[in-house]
This record gives sequence, structure tokens and C-alpha cells, in this order.
Amino acid sequence: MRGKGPTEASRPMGSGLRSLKLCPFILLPGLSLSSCSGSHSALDPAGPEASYVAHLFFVMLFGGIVIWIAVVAALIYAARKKRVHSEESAGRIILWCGAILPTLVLGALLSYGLWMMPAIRPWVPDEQQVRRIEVTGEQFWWRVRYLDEAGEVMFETANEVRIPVGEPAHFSLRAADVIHSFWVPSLGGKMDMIPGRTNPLTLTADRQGTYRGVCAEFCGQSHALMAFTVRAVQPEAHETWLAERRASKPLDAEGLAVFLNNGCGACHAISGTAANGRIGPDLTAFGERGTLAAGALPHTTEDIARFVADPGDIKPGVKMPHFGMLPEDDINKIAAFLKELK
Ligand code: HEC
Ligand SMILES: [Cu+2]
Repeated sequence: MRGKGPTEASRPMGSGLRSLKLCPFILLPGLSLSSCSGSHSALDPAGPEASYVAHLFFVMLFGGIVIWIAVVAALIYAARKKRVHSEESAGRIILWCGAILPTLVLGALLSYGLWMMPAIRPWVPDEQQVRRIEVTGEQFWWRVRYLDEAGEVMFETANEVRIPVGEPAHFSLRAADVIHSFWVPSLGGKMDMIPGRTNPLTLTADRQGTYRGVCAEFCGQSHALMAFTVRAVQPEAHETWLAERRASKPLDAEGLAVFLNNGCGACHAISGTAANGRIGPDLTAFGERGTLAAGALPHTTEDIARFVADPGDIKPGVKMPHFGMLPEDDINKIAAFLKELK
């Protein structure tokens, strides 16, 4: 059998293999192109910082393709020609293709990257960074604080950031426990959040929209479930929202009582109530959020109830105890109460 041509049985398999080999060439670009647009793509920039990142990517992609074609062409040429090089000509090839050319290419790329750096990471003097937004990475959610002109905290929220369109938003990035990384692909590059440090980051959204951000540094069991939302709204709408957030609102007293009686207020704050815990996300405007538990679930009353009953089931390693032992009725009341917090 060995050494003979393909048998009847092996032929279909051979053609199957051939189409399998083609598969990555069709599938990979298809798959990667399908993720090029949308609220979570560095290739669909929504601001100047992100545009530079995308630009750098395409320049590198183009350069990479040119070099790859040249290398493959050289390889094919070398494989076909059975020429034996003299030691001198081999040395010249190594010098040019192995040292001089890479140095030139990498030097050009480095200069280009350095030239672009001020645009990608605009440096804004401290005194111009008024009204900063302080974002703290926590396992596995985001604490968001809006500061006023004097740098005092106006109010706190979580897992969602609002910025005005067309105006630079200045972030102060911190970490409470381990290293996290703040990344909104549509708006700009990543910035690490390091315990004990405050890293500044300025991002501008030049079109209105909702953008998704993620934690880009492995930070524990539920790292992959640590997302957030950036909403870029018109500056006037932003001002109205800031004012609204500072005003107090009437609350459903019965729901609040169930919330407080079950100890939720030890870790969560709801402004204007006895709930003033600081361990978990501030829930004052919880009903406004588009997602639940840092993007882990949709924001529906059922999902809130499910999360409260067993948060560890949805986010492994979560720092919230489970409340499955509470009567279902209480959990549903709490969920309905929280959903209405605006
Ligand atoms: C020991 C502290 C602690 C207690 C007590 C606690 N939580 Fe939490 N809670 C947390 C932490 C920490 C998170 C953040 C979880 C995450 O997303 O990683 C959280 C998240 C949440 C969220 C999601 C918030 C968001 O922004 O999406 C809700 C809703 C919530 N808790 C409700 C409750 C309710 C209701 C109770 C009482 C029955 C309660 N929690 C008791 C610590 C606590
Ligand atoms: Cu993280």
C-alpha cells in the first residue's frame, strides 16, 4: 500500500483537507473585519486620540504586508535557485537584510511613533484639567467620581462615565486593590491603573454615542466581566445631568426599608439615605445604568434579582456576599426598587 497513489477512500479526505487549509484565509479576515466597527473597536475611532491609534495600526499593517511579501518572495527565490553563495556575498546579504534593513525599518517606525505620541497622549497642564473624572479600578468594577473645579468630589457613581461631546475629558485613573487597565478602544489607547498612583488620561469623543470600555489588565477571576460604558452627550445635556445628579430625589420608602433592613447599605450608598457604604458601587443613580455589575448582565429587574441572590454565580470571586437566603419576595422588592433609582 505504501508509496502508491491516493486510494479511493483517501481522495475525498484530501480534498476536504485542502478546503480546510483555505479556511483560515477566508475565515480570519472575515472574522476580524466583522469586529472593525461598533461601540468597541479601535478601528472605528470616535475621537482624535483613537484616530491616531487607528492610523498607526494601518501604517504598520501596510508596512508589515510589504515586508512579508518581500520576505516570501526572497524565500521562494532562494528555494528555487540552487546557487551557492560565496562567503563574501553571504556576508553581504546578512549585513544588509539582517542588520541594515531592519534597523532602517524599526528606526523609521520608532520616529513615526514618537512623532505621534503627543497626539495620542495629549499632555494637559494640571491647572487646565478642571472638572476631572476620577475612575478607580476595583475587583471587578469601576468607581467613578466627578470632581468640581476645586477638585472636590461632587458625587460618585459606578460602571458608567458620561462625558460631553467635543470637549476633552480628563481622567484621573487609580486602583484600589490590584493593577487594572482603563481602555475605551473607540476613544483611545489603554492606561494602567496602579495602586498608589494616579495616572492622568485625556480623551475626547467627537461624536455622540455610547462606547464600551474594558479592563485590559488581568486582575482576577472575573477580569473578563469588568466592563464599563462611556456615554458621550451634548455639552448642554451633560450640564443638565450634572445638576440633576446633585439634586435629591424622592424614593420609594418601602423598597428602601427592605434594602436597608437586609444590610445592603453597609456596602452600598444611596445619596440622601442611611445607606452610605463605600465598599461596593454607589447605587444612587443605579436605574440609569445600561448594564448591571460592570457589563456582566443586562439591566433588567429579573437580572438584578438574580444577581443579588447569587452574585458569585455570575461573577466568580465577586466581593459581594450572596443573598439567596432572603425571601424571594424581598429580593424582588429590592430589585424593583433599585431599577427605579434615577
Ligand atoms: C460586603 C459588601 C456588600 C454587601 C453587603 C452588598 N453588596 Fe452589592 N455589591 C458589592 C460589590 C463589591 C459589588 C461589585 C460587584 C462587581 O461588579 O464586581 C456589588 C454590586 C452590586 C450591584 C451591581 C451594581 C452595579 O453598578 O451594577 C447591585 C445591584 C448590588 N450590589 C445590590 C446589593 C443588594 C441589593 C444588597 C443587599 C441585599 C447588596 N448589594 C449587598 C458589595 C456588597
Ligand atoms: Cu480589572
